[in-house]
Amino acid sequence: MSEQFTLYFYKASPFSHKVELALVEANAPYKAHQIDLFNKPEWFPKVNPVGKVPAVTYGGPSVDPEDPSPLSTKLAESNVILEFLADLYPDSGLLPKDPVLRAKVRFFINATAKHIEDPWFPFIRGREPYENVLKGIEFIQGLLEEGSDFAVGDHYTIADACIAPHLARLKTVTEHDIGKFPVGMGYKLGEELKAPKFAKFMRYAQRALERPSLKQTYDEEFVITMFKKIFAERVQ
Ligand SMILES: N[C@@H](CCC(=O)N[C@@H](CS)C(=O)NCC(=O)O)C(=O)O
Repeated sequence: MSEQFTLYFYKASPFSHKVELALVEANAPYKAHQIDLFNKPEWFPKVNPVGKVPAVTYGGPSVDPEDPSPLSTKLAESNVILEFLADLYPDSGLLPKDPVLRAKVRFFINATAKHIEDPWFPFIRGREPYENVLKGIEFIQGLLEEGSDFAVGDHYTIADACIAPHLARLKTVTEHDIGKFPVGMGYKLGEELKAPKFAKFMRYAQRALERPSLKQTYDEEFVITMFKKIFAERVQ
């Protein structure tokens, strides 16, 4: 029997979403426990002393997620957990066997952090204009193969699981104009992305959003509600 795996997550969190996607793609058994990030339970530091999601307990006895066992391994950081899942499920294809493709997957994950995550959060928080988001998307687009459903090679990998949560939120934010940026900037970014220049990226994004694992794990209504709450004060 495999070891117990409990994921502590928050539905609107793109970092938690990466791990959910990889678990579903690997067809892995797991327990999921949502953490209210606005009212964190006092026991949560036992799972992650930094207080962030995603966090995981692995192994040890099967216990109530609210009473984590000292005997389980505790893990955090979404990209570390993605690699861990690829190691746990070597036949899932989450990481290819070929060393060159493995390096490309890791490079893509690194690039997602630098070129998508780094400019995205300052944009939705209204601190930076969207130009850096577009520059980052151009960089990522340069890594994609025309016509491929996948970030790297011909199989779903942790590179796809890493970027897909951001693609889903990019669509939601640009279609609903939700963010702390000035009114209309979300729509405007969405319009910019319709330019032929971004066609390869947008085709990949479209296919990523059609994937069953994405549909199963992305609760857009919840994200819209949360983002509206988080970004309630915005510049008119
Ligand atoms: N680098 C971390 C980032 C995790 C992160 O920032 N999680 C946010 C939710 S999206 C969180 O837990 N925030 C709660 C807090 O900081 O108190 C990862 O990749 O897992």
